[in-house]
Order: sequence, then C-alpha cells, then structure tokens
Amino acid sequence: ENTSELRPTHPLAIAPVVAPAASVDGFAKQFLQNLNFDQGVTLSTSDVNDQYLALAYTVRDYLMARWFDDRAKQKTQQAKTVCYLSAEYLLGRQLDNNLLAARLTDIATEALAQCGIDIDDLRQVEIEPGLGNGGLGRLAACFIDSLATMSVPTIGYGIRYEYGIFRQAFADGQQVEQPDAWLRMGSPWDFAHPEAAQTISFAGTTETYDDDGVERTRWVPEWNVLAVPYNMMVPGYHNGRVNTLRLWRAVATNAFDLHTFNSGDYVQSVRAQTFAENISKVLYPEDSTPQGKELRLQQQYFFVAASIADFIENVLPDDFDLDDLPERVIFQLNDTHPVIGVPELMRVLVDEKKLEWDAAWAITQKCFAYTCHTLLPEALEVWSVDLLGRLLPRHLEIIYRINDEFLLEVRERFGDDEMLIRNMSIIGEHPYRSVRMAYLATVAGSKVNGVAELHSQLLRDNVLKDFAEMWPDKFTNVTNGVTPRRFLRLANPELSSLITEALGAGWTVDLERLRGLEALADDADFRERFAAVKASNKRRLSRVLEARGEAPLDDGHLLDVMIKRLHEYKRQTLKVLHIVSTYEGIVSGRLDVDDVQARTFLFGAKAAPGYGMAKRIIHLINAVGEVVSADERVKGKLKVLYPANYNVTLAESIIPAADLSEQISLAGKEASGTGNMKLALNGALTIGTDDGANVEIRKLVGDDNFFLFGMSEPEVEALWAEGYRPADFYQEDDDLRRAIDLIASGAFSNGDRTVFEPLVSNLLYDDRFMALADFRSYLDAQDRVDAAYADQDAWVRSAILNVARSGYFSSDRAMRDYLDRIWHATPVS
Ligand code: BZD
Repeated sequence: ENTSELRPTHPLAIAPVVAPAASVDGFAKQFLQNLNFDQGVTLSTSDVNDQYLALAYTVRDYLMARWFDDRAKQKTQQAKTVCYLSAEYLLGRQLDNNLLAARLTDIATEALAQCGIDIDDLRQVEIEPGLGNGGLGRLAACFIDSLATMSVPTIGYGIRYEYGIFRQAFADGQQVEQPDAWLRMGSPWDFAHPEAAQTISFAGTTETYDDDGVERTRWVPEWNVLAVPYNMMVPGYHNGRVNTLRLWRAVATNAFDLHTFNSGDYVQSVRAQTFAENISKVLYPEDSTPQGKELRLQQQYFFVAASIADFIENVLPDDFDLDDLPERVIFQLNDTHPVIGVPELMRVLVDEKKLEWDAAWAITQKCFAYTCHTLLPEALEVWSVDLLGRLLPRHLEIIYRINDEFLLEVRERFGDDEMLIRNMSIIGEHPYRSVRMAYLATVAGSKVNGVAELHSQLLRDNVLKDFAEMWPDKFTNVTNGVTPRRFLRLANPELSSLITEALGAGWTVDLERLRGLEALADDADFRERFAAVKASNKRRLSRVLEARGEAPLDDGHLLDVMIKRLHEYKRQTLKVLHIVSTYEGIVSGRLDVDDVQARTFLFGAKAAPGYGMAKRIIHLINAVGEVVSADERVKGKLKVLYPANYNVTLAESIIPAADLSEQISLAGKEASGTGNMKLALNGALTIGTDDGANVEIRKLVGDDNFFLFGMSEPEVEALWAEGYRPADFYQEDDDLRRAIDLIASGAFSNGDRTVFEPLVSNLLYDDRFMALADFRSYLDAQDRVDAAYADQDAWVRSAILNVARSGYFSSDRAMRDYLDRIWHATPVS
C-alpha cells in the first residue's frame, strides 16, 4: 500500500496493530463486538450462523497483526518466496484449524460458554471450502499448512471457485450431483481486494512492431476479464507466522450494457458478464481424465497469469531487477494445470519487460519446478493447438519457439533420430496436433518430481524416459506427506492426548518423535488405553453417521475402510468382490458364519459426473450394501455403509475410527496416495498392493504390521505382455466365479440382469486394472486380516507400531525435502 501520501496525526493510526487480549474476557468482548458490529445482531437475536461468523471474525482478529507483519516483510526481506500454483486447494473446515494454530481453542470455548453458546454447535455449521477433487487438492492444503508452520515465506495461488466439488447424494443407489454453494452463508475467512485486480486477456492476434530499431512482438487481445484476489490467512501452528492463500475470482470488466438493458433486452445486457464470470464459476469435477474443455484452459491461464503479474507487481520491490528473479521466487507447478505459466512468464519478460529471449529463458527455467501426480497416460494433459492458438495466440508462438530450440538440443545430443524427436516433441501430432503440457513442464522446469519413490522411478523409466536420459539430474522424488495438525491433532484428539502424555507435545511439529511409542507397544496398560481411544473414535463416528441418516456401527466389528475417489484403477470393484464372496460363502453355507470376523465395510467416494463406469460401481456398492445389510443370515456379521458426499470433514471422523485401510490399486497406477498415510498415522493397519507410497509405508511399519497382496509392478507388466485374459481367472477360481455370477444373476438388482451387465462384462473381457488377477491373493490377505484381528492384543500392538513408524509421512518432512532438493529456499526466523 502506498502510505507515503498519508500524514496521520492520530496515535492509533501510527501505532502497530495489536491483537485483542488473549484472555477469556478479551475474547468474549471481541466476539460480542463482532456479533454486534459485523453481523448487526445482538446475542439474543443472533442465530447460530451469526455466532459462527462472529467467532470466525474474532479468530481472524487475533491473527491479523501477524499477517500484516508477514506480508510487509515479504517486500523488504530478501528471502525467496515459494509460490505454489495449484488449480485446487481442498481445505476442509477452517475454524478449528485456525483456533488451534493461534492457541485459542480453550479460550474461545470458555468465552463462548460464558455467552451461553456451545462452540460445538458453531463448528457444525461451517461449510468446508471444497475447492478440490481429491488427493492433489488436499496435498496442496497440507503443504501450505506445513510451510506456514515452518515459517517459509509462501503464497498459495489458486482459483476461488464459486461452486466447489459437487455435493453427492444417492437416489436409488445412484450418484446424483448437486451444486456446492459453499459461499451462501458467508465466507468469513477471506478478504476481497478489488483494488488489486489484474486484467487478464484472451484471444485476438499477435503483431510485430519496430521498437527503436528492435523488432518485437505484441499480443493484441480480443477480450479481457478482471481477476480479483481474495486473500485467506494460512496460520502456522503455534509459531505466529501467517502466510497467504490468494484465490482469484473472475469479474467482468464491463459488467453491464446499460444501452441494451434500457432497450429491454435484460438477458443480452449481462451476456458479457455471465461469459467472463463463468471462468471462476465451478471446479471441474474431474479426477485423472481431463476433458478438453475450453473453459478449463481459460481457468488455468486466468489464475496463473494473475498470479505471476501479482507477484512481479505487488510482492517484489518496485525497483526489482528481473535478472534476479530466480533468487526471489520459485513457482511450483502442482501438476500440469498451471503449466501455461511457462509461456506466460516468457511473454511478460520478452514482450513486456523487453528482455532478450535467451536471458528470459534462462530465468524462466530457474523459476519453475514441476510435480507430476499421475502415471495414467490418459491423464497427461494435452491442449489442441487449434484451441490454444485461438485462446492464447502469443503463447502458442512462444511454445513453438521453446520447442524448436529444445529439439535442436535433442539433435545435438542424440543425433537426427526422427523417431526420438517425434516422441520428445512438446507438440504431438496424433490424433490431432496438440501441446503436451507435461513435456512443456519438464523442458521448462528446473526440477521434475514424482510423489512417491516408486512413482518417481516409473516416471524416469517409462512416462518421461527420454527426458530423464537427457537430464538425469532434473529428476527427483519427494514422497507426499500429510499435516499432523489436521489429521492427528485435530481429527483424533483422544489419541493426541495419549501421545502427548507419553511423549510430550513436540510431536505436532516433529512427527518423527512418534518413534517413542514403539517401546509402549509392549506395554499392556498403554495398549489398553490405545484400544479404548479407538473404541471411543468408533462411537463418535457412529454418532456422526447416525446424524447423517446412516445406520450406526456395531460393537465388535472390524471397521474396514475404503475412502478415496471412485476410479477403476483404485479398484473399489475388488473390494466389492471380496464382500460379495464372503456374503455368498455364508449364505450358501460353505463358510461357517462363526469363522467369519464381523466387519463393517465403509466406503466414501465421489465419481466424476461424466465417468459412467465409476458411477456404475457406486450403484453396485449401494446395491450390494442394501442386500447384505437386510439379509438376516448375515445379520451382525456383515454390514456395508456408504455415506454420501465424502469430504474432508467426514474423513476427519472416519480416519481415527478405522481398523483396516484399503489401499488396493493395481501396482504401478496410484502415484502415491495420501489417505494411506492418514490412516496408518491413526493406527489403521493397511491391506495393500506394492503401489505408490504403500511401498514406503510397508518398509517403515514392517511386513508384520501390513497385509501385502497382489502382483508387483513388474509382474503386472509381464502379465500384460503375455496377454491378459481375465476370463481365465474367472474360470479357474470357484470363489471368484460364484461372486461374479451372483452379481450377474441380478441378486443385487431385484433379478434384473441387465443393470450390472456392463460392469460384469467389463470385468470378464477387459479388466484393464486386473482386479480378477489379484482376487485370490486379495482374499488370502483378507483371511490373514481376520486371523490377526482375532488376537486383539497383537492387533493393537501392530496398530501402535503403525502410528509410531508413520512420522516420516508428515508434510513437514515433505516440505523439507522440497526445500532441499527443489526450491533451495530457507525458512525465515
Ligand atoms: O494426487 C492424486 C494421485 O492420484 C494420488 O496418488 C496422489 O497421492 C495425489 C497427491 O499427489 N491425483 C489427483 O488427485 N488428481 C486430481 O485430482 C486431478 C484433478 C484434475 C485433473 C486431473 C487430476
């Protein structure tokens, strides 16, 4: 802000901002003031939402002074800033996290009690900002939490979608999507800054012109939209640091055509506004299979261009020498969604700041790094040259030049191997001419990382093999992590207390200290207390489920949990086959019901609205659940629960209660997984394949405390190579055949054999993710689970060891790895 013109004389105007008194009285006073002056109600006329908003404002007030400070320092300090560019932030509820970070939980609870308010009632009304689809978006949220907690200057940049991930409901067992109007009841955690809006351009043409004897290019765009920043506080845990998450909202430059309005054509008069503002209207509910949607490319360019301009104009000092940009910033690309930022920074440096191309390219290459989150070839984003050229003509020219120079380098290194050139080109030719965004990111980035050891290895060996040969040092791994604040301290308060009692409070920021629990695994008294916490968490979950209209949990059941996006490669179908097989075994009398461990199978998953097969799988899970739960013959033994609308809030109730964590993707398909880490950290044992971060979890917790099954990645490759015929597995395995036959018979669809026919034939004749090949091994592993659970003492011991050995999976550790291996930035004191 430009304060040089202001000449304040009032003492308050020049005094530093101070937080309200950190006392129950101070808090209550501030809360009541906010209720009166911000919500415009008295305590007696306020409703629970007024009270929630006033509470949020009060928490903000305590963080404000530090936030001002940290933002001011960003300009003056020479420290390098991490700019995390992500199209998604799956934040979860904010209130508890911010109370905890600011050490206000107890004070606030007591202050509200004095006002006659139960803080729990206020917690319940917060609608979580679901500005992400799944793992990738939640990872971004964990990372910014850790960076704040570690005092690393960071700005998270993204999009303030008006509608986040859809609300899922079920009708007759089938998914129905409803809009997520998360802003409807107010958004107390963000601050709009229309004065800091950026103008973002699209389409048009490019032209060359003579600039004092130098030929330059400029972009003559066709239309603009305003990007208005909304700032959210990202408080560090107990360290006073407050970083910023800056989310952009699209606003029309010309809201309204008054002339057209006056002529009576109301719809036409706001057409431009509707068109422009659609850019930040809704999160693409996609996971892994991008559809070539123009609006999506608009979204990507919109937020990245605004972020780069914002950083250069508003965060850097005014006289900053752009040659030094790499010392001051690293733009971390969260998957390919922000990769259009590469040609954008080049455009800014060359066309606007008039740097030489080579100098600009040297800067750009140092300023970006790229994280890949997938292995599925169909999930690697490409944009048709046609679309990109229409929407961003100057960027396409820049991409072509980057590619030309890159391919020259390839020729110099490897000779005129035309096949290799075609394979490595940023421009693909089939089935249509397109820009391969992962390749652009790899060429431009200073580093490329995968998100677990196996994933990074497979990137080097397969997906980006030629690039890894050309630049071996560019490739690195950073295994994902999760924030222990949200996913242990807040989600599991009873286990947290138990740990703190045993080890002291330091584990919240130094998760490796959980190792101290190893010795306690052999302590019968500790085991008993640990088991009591698990039981209590199950009761809590049961209440949450009942409040949502689900059946409660049964005592004595093993809680078997599969919570993640619905995707064929994750193999929810394999889980269903296990359930159906067990059910069929009991009702046919082949299994003695007394030999079967009582289980509740709990699913949580959304399917992309356009992903037909995933939606059929949801239907099947619900159909099986209904039949199994209603069948007297398995009563008290098997139960299937599938609460709708799985989200971060629900995850926080499920994870602490889980006994068994299902991580059953086909080896080589799940980049990392992070739910696997959250569940292990909360004392669930994993049944899993050798995939993603499961590999590292198993290594750390030990084979005795992990149920491994299924083919390894090389075995998967070998089976593909020899020709995979799923029907052979069906023929050869009686249990598998009976399970599939039961589904095909219409037993779960009121006798209608057509309902699940596409699903059954897909399994029998295609089964891309080899569920049938891993079925027998999976069932055997489940038998080992049953046997292990029968010895409760041993099970609890294993659960404790899972907690004790999961400290590595803290996102704090992941951030240290990024700092050391990729960003070369350091925390500030
Ligand atoms: O990213 C996930 C991977 O599938 C997980 O294995 C991994 O643990 C996490 C974090 O690294 N990927 C996603 O969540 N991807 C998406 O959500 C997504 C969203 C839009 C478009 C494409 C993919």
